[in-house]
Amino acid sequence: LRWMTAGESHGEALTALMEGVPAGVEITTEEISAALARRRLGHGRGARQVFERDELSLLGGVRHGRTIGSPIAMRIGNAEWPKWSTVMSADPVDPADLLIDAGTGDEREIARNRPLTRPRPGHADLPGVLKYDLPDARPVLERASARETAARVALGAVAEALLEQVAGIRLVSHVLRIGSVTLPDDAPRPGPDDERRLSADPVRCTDPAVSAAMVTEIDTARRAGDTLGGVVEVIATEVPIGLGTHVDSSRRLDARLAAAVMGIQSVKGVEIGDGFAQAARRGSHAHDEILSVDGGRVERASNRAGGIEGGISNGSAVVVRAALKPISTVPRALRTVDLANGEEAKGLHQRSDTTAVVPGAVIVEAMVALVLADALLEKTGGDSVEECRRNLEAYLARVAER
Ligand code: EPS
Repeated sequence: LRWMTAGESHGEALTALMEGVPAGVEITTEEISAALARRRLGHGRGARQVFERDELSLLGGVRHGRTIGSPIAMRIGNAEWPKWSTVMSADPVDPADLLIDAGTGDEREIARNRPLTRPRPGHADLPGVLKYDLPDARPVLERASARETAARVALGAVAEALLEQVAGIRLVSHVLRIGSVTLPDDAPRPGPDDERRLSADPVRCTDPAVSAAMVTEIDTARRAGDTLGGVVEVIATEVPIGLGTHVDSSRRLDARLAAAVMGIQSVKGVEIGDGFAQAARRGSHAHDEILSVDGGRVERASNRAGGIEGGISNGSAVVVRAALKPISTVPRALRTVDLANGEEAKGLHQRSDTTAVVPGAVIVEAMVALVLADALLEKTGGDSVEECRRNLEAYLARVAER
């Protein structure tokens, strides 16, 4: 599988492309739109989520509700484009037009067009401006923005459909921590059938009391002009033994998951299974004892490894956690330097979410789905869902004989 996105946060649209999806995956615009809607949920989001509609068009690769084996192309239109069409115009504009944006004369509209020269600490603004030799941070923040993750979630929806239809693999994502509020380690973990309940929760948390505390934490941070980070977890069930490999570092399943998840805006840490906690345990309490190998199914006493040993899925649920830093557009702005004159200043502030941890869970889910789908196809080959299924069944039948 190969995939790529293009487009700017306030550009006309985001675009997503994916090549290598076999024919016969059942998927509709409605299902992908539902995934996009899940990404917009969550307490602590900013004003834009209220009106941004994620207008999705499937432009290629799908016919009558099924993939046809050709590259999948999607467009997600930005609802606000008319307001940004001058400052984000692909073609040159008359500088005078930047002062009279959209002809409204509204001061806020004009502010939208001004050069952004006060880079935010923690953001791509400063390294981006210097690396690309740009006059201001607008072109950097437009692409660094997590708006781009809408395109990845659209791709992830196709990957999730493929995983379920070929192998019965299903994913669920939830929030473990927001700021200082954490779901206890021994709290029951959700399964894929809990999706409706998680989507209905304001912070995608399984425990109502912890959820309420997270909501309070967010409200307190917002009132203080501050932002919050947190930790999310994705659990993939029914992952067959044998995705990924120990033979080459670049093909290890855990390495691929870590790279894909680390590539999400704001992610500063990735764990597979118990990850960092494993470092503090003795070996006798760190590994997952093998209880039986029966009919291709392996029973384990625990799943501290997060379903991956030696870079290969081991038949337990694959568990991936990601730590997100607090959003770097802090309303109570941090100190910076104005690149226009070298003077001390406060970081630029446009609209901002208080936290993006809740959508972060859905985005990590999408990236995990893309990596698992890629690894599954590597194992099964196949140009149609049926062929992939047959190949998987033949392989699993052999595993069961062992
Ligand atoms: C974002 C800032 C906000 C978020 C945006 C990501 O956008 P704006 O500056 O237009 O208010 O709402 O996220 C989305 C639009 C989205 O769909 O996720 C940022 O700077 O990363």
